[in-house]
Amino acid sequence: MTNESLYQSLYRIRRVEEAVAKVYPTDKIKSPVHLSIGQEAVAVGVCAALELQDIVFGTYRSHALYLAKGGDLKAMIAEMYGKDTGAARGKGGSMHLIDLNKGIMGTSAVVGTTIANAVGYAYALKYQRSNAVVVSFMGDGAVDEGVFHESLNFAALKKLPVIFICENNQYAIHTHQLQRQAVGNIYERARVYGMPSERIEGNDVLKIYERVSAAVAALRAGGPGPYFFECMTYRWKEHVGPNEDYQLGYRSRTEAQPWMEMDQVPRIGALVDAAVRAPMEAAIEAEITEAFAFAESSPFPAPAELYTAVYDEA
Ligand SMILES: Cc1ncc(C[n+]2csc(CCOP(=O)(O)OP(=O)(O)O)c2C)c(N)n1
Ligand SMILES: [Mg+2]
Repeated sequence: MTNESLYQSLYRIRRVEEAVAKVYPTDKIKSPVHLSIGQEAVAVGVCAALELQDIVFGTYRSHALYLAKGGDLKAMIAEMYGKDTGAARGKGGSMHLIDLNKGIMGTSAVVGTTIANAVGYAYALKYQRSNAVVVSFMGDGAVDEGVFHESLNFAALKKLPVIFICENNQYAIHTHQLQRQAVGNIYERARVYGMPSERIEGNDVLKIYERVSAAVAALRAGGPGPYFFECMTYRWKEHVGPNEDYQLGYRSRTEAQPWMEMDQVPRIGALVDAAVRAPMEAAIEAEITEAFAFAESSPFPAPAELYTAVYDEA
C-alpha cells in the first residue's frame, strides 16, 4: 500500500460526495443520500487491506465503501439518478449499491440486515475452503439490534472468516450513543462473544489499514475468525442530505471541530509529492464530470421494467 493509492481513494471519495452534495438541490438525484464525508478513512483503510476476491457488505451510508472497494463510479451516479445504467438498474438508489464483479455484495437501508448476510456468506466460504474474507460494515446504531448479537455469536461459534467493522460516529440519526447504550465500549461487548476485538481511535486511515491487514493475513493463513474493529469516526454532514446540521442542537460544531482538524484527506495528501498529486487530482475531477454526464444522458428504465428483477424468479 502506498500513500499515493490511499490519497487517490480518499480524495476521489471526498470529491465525489462533494459533487453529489452540490447537485442534490437540483432534484436530479432521485434518492436520499447519506454522505460519508469525514468518515472516508474507515472504508479506505479497510479496503486497502483487501483484494478483489474479498467480499464486503455495507449499510445505507456506503458511497465510500463502494468506491474504495472498486465499485463503478458511473453506475453509482446513474443509480442515484434512477437511471437504467445504474448499479441496481435505477431501482435501488444511493442506499442500494452493488457491484458483484468487485465483491460488493450489496448495501441496505434496513439497519443491521447486512450483518447476518455477511455472516452467512462467510459460512459458505468456509465450506468452500476459499481463502477470501468477508467484511461486514455497520454503524454504532446497528449494535442496538438483536441481529448484531446473534450474528456475532454465530460467527464466533463457527470461527468464520469475517471481519466486523463498526463505524462508530457516535450517533444514530440524532441520538448519541450514550443515550442508547449503557456501556459505551462497543468493542468490549464484541469481545465477550469470543473474538479479538479492538478500538481504533482518531479516524486514522494508516492505523486502520495496518490493523485490518494483520487480521486479513491471519485469516488468509487459515487462522480462525472472526475479528472485530470499532473505528472511531465522525459524520460532518446531516444524517441524510447534503447540508450541515449543527443548528439542530443535538450536537455542536465544537464537538465536530477536532475531527475536522484530523481530516485524513489533507493528512495523507501532504505525504504525496505535489508533482504526483496535481495530475492525480485533475484525472479524478475529469472522471467525476464524466460520471455525472453519463448519468444525465442515460435513459430511465422503461415502464415495462417496473416488475422485473424485483423478486428472484429462479
Ligand atoms: C431496522 C431499522 N430500524 C430503524 C431504522 C431507521 N434508521 C435509519 S438510519 C438509523 C440510524 C442508524 O445509525 P448508525 O447505525 O449509527 O449509522 P450511521 O447513520 O451513523 O452511519 C435508523 C435508526 C432503519 N432504517 N432500519
Ligand atoms: Mg452512527
